[in-house]
Amino acid sequence: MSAIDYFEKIPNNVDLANDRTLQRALEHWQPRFLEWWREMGPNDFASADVYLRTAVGVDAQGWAHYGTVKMPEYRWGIFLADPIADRTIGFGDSFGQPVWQQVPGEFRSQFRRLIVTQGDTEPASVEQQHRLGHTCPSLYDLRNLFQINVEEGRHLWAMVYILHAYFGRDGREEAEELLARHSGDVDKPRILGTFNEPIEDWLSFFCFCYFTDRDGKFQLKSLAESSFDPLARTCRFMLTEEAHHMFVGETGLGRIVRRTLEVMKEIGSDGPEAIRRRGAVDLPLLQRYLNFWFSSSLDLFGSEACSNAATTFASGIKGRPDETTQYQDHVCADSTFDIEVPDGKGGVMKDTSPMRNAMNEVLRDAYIRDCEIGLKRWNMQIKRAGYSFELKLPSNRFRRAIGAWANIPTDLEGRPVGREEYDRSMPGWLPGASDRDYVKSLMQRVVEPGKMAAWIAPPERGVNNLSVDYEYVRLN
Ligand code: BYC
Repeated sequence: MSAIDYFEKIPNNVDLANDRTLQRALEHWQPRFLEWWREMGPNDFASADVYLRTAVGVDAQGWAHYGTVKMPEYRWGIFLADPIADRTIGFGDSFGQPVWQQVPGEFRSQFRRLIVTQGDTEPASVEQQHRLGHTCPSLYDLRNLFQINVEEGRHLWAMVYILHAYFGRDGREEAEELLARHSGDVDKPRILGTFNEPIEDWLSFFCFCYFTDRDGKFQLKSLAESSFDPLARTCRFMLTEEAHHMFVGETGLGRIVRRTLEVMKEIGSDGPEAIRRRGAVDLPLLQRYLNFWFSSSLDLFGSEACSNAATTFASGIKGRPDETTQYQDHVCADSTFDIEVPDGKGGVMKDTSPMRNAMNEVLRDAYIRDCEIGLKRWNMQIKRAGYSFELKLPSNRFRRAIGAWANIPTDLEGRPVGREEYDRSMPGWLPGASDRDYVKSLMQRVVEPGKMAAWIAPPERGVNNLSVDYEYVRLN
C-alpha cells in the first residue's frame, strides 16, 4: 500500500515532491481553493471543532483516522487507490490491451469534458449546503454534514489533480473555472441541473444524499473502469468516501420515517394535519420530496440513447459499474437495448437502440434498482407499524428535463397526460409552497449533545463507536 505523505503542504500519495512543476501549480491553486471554501463552504462554523475522519491510507481496512479538526485546517489531499498490476482495458474496442498511463491525444477532449463535469459537482454540493449547519437537527447530523462537505472538497482536489497532472494549460484553466462557477448562479451556474437546485432544509439534504450521491456512486464506478488508469484509481478511492454520504441519506430518511411512525402511533392517526401539529413529517409530504429529488437525479445520467455514450464506451473512456463482474459481453458491438420513448401521439413505444448508444440508460436502470432498496426498507418499517401507506419511486418518465422524455408531461406512473392535468396535479406530486414553508418551520437548530429535533429519530449508533450523545461538534 502506498503511504500518504502528511508532511507535505498538500498531503498526497502520488509522490508530488518529485514533480516540482506540478507541485508548484497545485500549490498555486491551493489558496484559491481555501478562499472558495471560506466564501462558499460552511464558513460560519470555521472555528468549530468537528469530529472528522481524514484519509491516512488507501486500502479498504483502516484507511481513515478520526479526530477533532477545525474545518479550514482539514488536510485536503490527493489520494489514488493503489495500481492493479498488469491491469488491462476492460471494455470497448481496445478490450484486453494494457491500460493507459497518459491520456491518448484523440480522446483528450472527451476525457476533459467528463472530468470537468465530475469535478464540477463536488464544490457545487458544498455550495448547495452552505447554510444548512444553522438548522441542524442534532450535533451528530451536523458532524455528518461537515464530514460530507470536507470530503466533497477533497473530491474536487481529486479531479483537479488529474486536470493539472494530465491536461497541461487547459487543465489548469478548467481547475480555475471549477471555482468560478457557482450553484444557482444566473451567469455562471454549475454544469448539471440538480447541482443548481437549492438545498435549504434537511429533508432535501437527506434526499440529495440518498438520490444524488447515489448518482455519484454510479458515475464514479463507471469512471473507475476507465482505461485511463490514474482516473480509474482516483475514482476508486473516492468511492470509499462516497459510501458514507449515501449512508447519511439512507439513515436520515429512515430516521424521519421512524419518528413519523412513532407520532402516528401516539396520536392514533395518519392524518397529515394531525402529524404536522406534532411537528413530524407526514408520509405524503416525504413522498413529494422523494419525487422531486429522484426525478431531478435521473436527469444526471443524460439522454437514453446518444452518440456521446457510444463513443466513451467504444473508446474505453467510461465503462459500466462493475464491468468485469456484472457483464459477460464487454465489447457490445452488436447487441441492442430496448428503450421506451414517446410515440409522438401521446403514448409510449419501444425503440431498439445499439447497446453502446444506450449506456446512459443501462446505468440509469441499475441506479433505479439501487434506489429501490431503501424504499423497500422504509416500507417494511411502515408495514410493521401497521399502516398500508407505501412510498414509491415515480416512473423514470416523470418530470424529466433531459432525454427523450424532456418536457413531456406524464403522471407519476409515467402515463403521458395533458399539460393542464399535469399542472393541476403538480401540488400532489411535488412539494408546494405550503409544504416547503412547513418543512422550513421544522428547521430549528438543536445543538445539545444527544438531543434530536422532534421530526427525526435518533440514529441507532454514533460515529466510530462513540455514543450518540458525544459532542461531535464543539461550537466555539
Ligand atoms: N443537466 O448526450 P447527453 C456526484 C448535458 S454526481 C444539465 O444526453 P452524455 C456527486 C451533457 O453534459 C456524478 N446538462 O449525455 C453527487 C451534455 O452537454 P455538453 C457526476 C446535462 O454526454 C453528490 C449534453 O447535455 N458525475 O459525483 O452522455 C454530491 C448532452 O448530454 C444533464 C458525472 O456526471 C443534466 N442533468 O452525458 C457531490 C460523470 N445531463 O457536454 C458529487 C461525468 C446531460 O454537450 N459526466 N447534460 O455541453 C458524464 O459521464 C456525462 O457527462 C453525463 C451524460 C452522465 C452527464
